[in-house]
Amino acid sequence: MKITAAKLIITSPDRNFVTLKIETDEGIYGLGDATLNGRELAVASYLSEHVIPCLIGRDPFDIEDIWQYLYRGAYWRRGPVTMSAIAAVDVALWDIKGKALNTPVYNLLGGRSRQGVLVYTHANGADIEQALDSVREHMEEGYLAVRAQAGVPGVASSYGVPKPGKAYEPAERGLPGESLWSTERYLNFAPKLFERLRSELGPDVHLLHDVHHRLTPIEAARLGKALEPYHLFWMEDPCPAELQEGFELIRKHTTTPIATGEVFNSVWDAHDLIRNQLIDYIRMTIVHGGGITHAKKTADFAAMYHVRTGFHGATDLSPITMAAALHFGTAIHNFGIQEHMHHTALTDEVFPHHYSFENGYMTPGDAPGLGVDIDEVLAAKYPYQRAYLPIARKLDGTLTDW
Ligand code: CS2
Ligand code: MG
Repeated sequence: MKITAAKLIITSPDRNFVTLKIETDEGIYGLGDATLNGRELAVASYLSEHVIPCLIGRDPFDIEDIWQYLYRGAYWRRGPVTMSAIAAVDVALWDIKGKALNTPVYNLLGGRSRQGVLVYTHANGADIEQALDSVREHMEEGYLAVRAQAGVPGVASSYGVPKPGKAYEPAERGLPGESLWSTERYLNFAPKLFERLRSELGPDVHLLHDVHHRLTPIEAARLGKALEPYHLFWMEDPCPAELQEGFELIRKHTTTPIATGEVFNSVWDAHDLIRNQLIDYIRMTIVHGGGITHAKKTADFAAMYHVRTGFHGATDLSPITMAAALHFGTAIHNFGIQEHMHHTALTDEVFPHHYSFENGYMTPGDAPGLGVDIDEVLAAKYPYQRAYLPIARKLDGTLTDW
């Protein structure tokens, strides 16, 4: 089999997505997600200018060799743009291989290790009462694990809380919006949120919380310690993680499990975190971390240190990444949990798929390949629109981590 063509489909059905479609001389095609929230066109141009010309004529079954060609062969390594572009190619090739062999991708990764993939979804509210209602609603839908975020009193536009009447969506069209942050107010508030949730909801539901890179290690240690009585499934991204050894300080003080890495793009971003057992869940996902090929190596490395996967799955990860993550989570042994933030109905229409949710678990379906497609005619009706993630400032105006 030979790759004959590859093209990009850039569409905005309620939010932007960049999709790579690789075609072959046998009529089989594969799809890969190349979406990097707020920097979409950088990946698109990396692919169209520098990657696609190198793919034509290659055998799409040579997934490892093509991965190495694009990674080592570029000389310039890593970074979210490069690794998202490589991921798009890699995932499209796994899709092609599954279709050509008439089997779902999870079978190419070792077969089924479990019946279903445990997922968590997002609950949020302007205050504790609303957040509690929101968690309850998701439990009624069948979720066994729910991430809870609530507005911090005295901090307008807190992270993870939607604008009134809208679903929560991290990116917004136009130039970057601004939000506010106060570590002091947040640290006083967050334990109260979970005290209430745990006492109302009982011991069984898995509660998760995203700190979104906003604390220093010692502040995160204080939070983790304060949250211990409410036994969270995890405390996510407590600090920016460029300084991997910083997590030692958190670990010294708390047994609250830690998940990190949605912004990572290589196993090297998590190397010390994993081998020093400073985290419990690795969040680097397929689209931003070099595809299924690199995620498999990362997960296997993590398995040796009792670290499980907990992949990022917000709305900026397209249904193609969601499908890939579900095949992956079905197959690998050290799967932990998968994030599931619902796409809009329009996004789901543009990307018809076979995956489904039931009683807290998702399954990828048994269609050959990834089991996800793109309706190109519909996609063309929703052209790209510039959009950004917000920035955050402290109450005195200092720019801080969003
Ligand atoms: C968040 C995301 O889902 C999460 O855990 O951290 O909402 C994240 O902010 C966005 O996906 C960024 O693109
Ligand atoms: Mg997060």
